[in-house]
Amino acid sequence: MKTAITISQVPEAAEGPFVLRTPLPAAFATAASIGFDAVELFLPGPDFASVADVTALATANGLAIAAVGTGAGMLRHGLSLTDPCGDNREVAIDFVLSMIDFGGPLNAPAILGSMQGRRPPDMPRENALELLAAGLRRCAERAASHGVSFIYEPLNRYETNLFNRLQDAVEFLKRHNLKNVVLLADLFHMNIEERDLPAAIRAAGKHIGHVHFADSNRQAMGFGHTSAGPVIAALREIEYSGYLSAEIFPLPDPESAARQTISSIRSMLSSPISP
Ligand code: LER
Ligand code: MN
Repeated sequence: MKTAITISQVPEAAEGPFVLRTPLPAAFATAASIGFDAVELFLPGPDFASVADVTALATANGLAIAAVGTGAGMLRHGLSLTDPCGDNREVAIDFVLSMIDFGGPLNAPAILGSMQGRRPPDMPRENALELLAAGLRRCAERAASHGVSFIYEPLNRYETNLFNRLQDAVEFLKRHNLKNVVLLADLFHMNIEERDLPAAIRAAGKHIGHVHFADSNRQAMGFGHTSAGPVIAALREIEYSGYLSAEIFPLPDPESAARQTISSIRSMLSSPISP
């Protein structure tokens, strides 16, 4: 398993769970100096930084790009893949596709989190899920053309009414034969929605392609009440080899949150048997 830390450059996400918020050169340098393998980027859009500049920063700092978020499409423009209006949906898909095209050359998959939207009260659930499946199919095909997967993230009930639990999302992916879509296991959302975190991870198995590594209160692991040992043990059991990416609040300050993340991961990964 590899470590990653979130960098946000989106002013509207000031209250969000992102650790580093300084301009990219400083944020990359901080991530590298603390010892992360990669950064996960939350940017205002595909034109905020050039692929060449991000590649140069990644190379200079010895970092990979773990993933790119698409949530700015919702946060800044109110876009979602399940918007009842077809024209709005097209704008939303175009935004996500543009982020896939940005991440692709960086070997970074894009994430569909808040931009999945939520089903309005007057839309039958079946219709909303058809829209989600159609959107995911287009995104997954575009991602495949870059040789990366596309990441779908179940969120807690206060952020979406589409999928809140991993297993429901696994069945949905299978039902719609959605290839090249992997799931994001965000431990913060899972803490709200799953009965048993390690069991949910074991059941989702190979469908998990990315992990947001957060404690119960969305702070760095060790600052809340999640038992991280059994979570890591379950991830080892399913032979998860992707990123543990710290999508957490920068508390008590960004550097302390980042250092706590690294030390919690190192101590757990170095123990041969996690309790
Ligand atoms: C995005 O990764 C996420 O977890 C959401 O809670 C952001 O709204
Ligand atoms: Mn997340």
